[in-house]
Amino acid sequence: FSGAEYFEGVEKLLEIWFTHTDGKAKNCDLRSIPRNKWESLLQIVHCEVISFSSNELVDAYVLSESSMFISKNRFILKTCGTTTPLQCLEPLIMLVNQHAGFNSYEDVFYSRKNFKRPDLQKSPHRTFDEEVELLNAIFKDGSSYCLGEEDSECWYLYTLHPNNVPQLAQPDQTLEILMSDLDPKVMSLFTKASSSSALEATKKSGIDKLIPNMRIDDFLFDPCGYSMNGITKSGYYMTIHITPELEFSYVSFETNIPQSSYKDVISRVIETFKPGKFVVTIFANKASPASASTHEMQKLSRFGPWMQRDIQFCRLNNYDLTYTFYSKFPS
Ligand code: PUT
Repeated sequence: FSGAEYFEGVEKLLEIWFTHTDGKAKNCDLRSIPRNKWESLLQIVHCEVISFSSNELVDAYVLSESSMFISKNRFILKTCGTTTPLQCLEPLIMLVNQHAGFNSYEDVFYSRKNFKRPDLQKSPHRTFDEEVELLNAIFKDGSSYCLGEEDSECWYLYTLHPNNVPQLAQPDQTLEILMSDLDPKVMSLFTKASSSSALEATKKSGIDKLIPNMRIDDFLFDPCGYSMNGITKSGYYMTIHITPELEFSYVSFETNIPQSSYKDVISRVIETFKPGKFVVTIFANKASPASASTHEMQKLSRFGPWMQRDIQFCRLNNYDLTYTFYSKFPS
């Protein structure tokens, strides 16, 4: 691993829920967008599709740099490295209008952890201010936040929830765990030298045991690096991306499975990857069983050797958001 060329594992995460201003979104569907249109869009982002899985409710793409999930009205694009997801926003909105029929947004989220090497990013991703400027030029009236300690361990969010669009009260929740300084033995599993296939890495690490009933589509990069998407019959997803190089190791975990407590999932994830430090974010809307997670996280002042160093709450228009930072050692 030593002397490896720097790679930014920290992802930029875009999630957009589309709607129609007249409330007639019944015949609108993002999955009507042809595959070649998605592929052209991803060229703008500087990544490509390397694997695909789907069921009746969700299309899941493993990308050369992370993942994309498409369901009827929700678009999720998570990309790492020096990709430029915000550059695809205008063409995305046109594509969605032309092929899927939506003409407005119910919710927009753009988030990311602080980059380790922001100087290596391409415009508009060099600073959060620059990202917000672009987002504000496209979506009017969004709000931006920095949770955590600025210039240290922090996490940025831009979000928009227009008040003038029809609202659906379907439950929604997202758990993200963003881990750094990971255990070298665990990281070595995600190399071609230690695992002969993605399946072997998935099983040896215990990723297949993190959440039950996930149909897994995994990929092991050469010489190292790992990505997986999991989808359930009910349309829930999980996704994991691993940058195993010791000098800049990073693992992200994300899922939208509904739970009234995420304590066990978080414990399983951190015991599997053994990070030195990690950020947890939980979004939950009012209809979600996870809406009590804000109170729960307050009580989880430690997970074994990992101590809670920071916790913040945000009451957004449609969601409650909890941010927490844990580490083994004080910074
Ligand atoms: N990444 C933002 C998640 C919002 C709730 N699904």
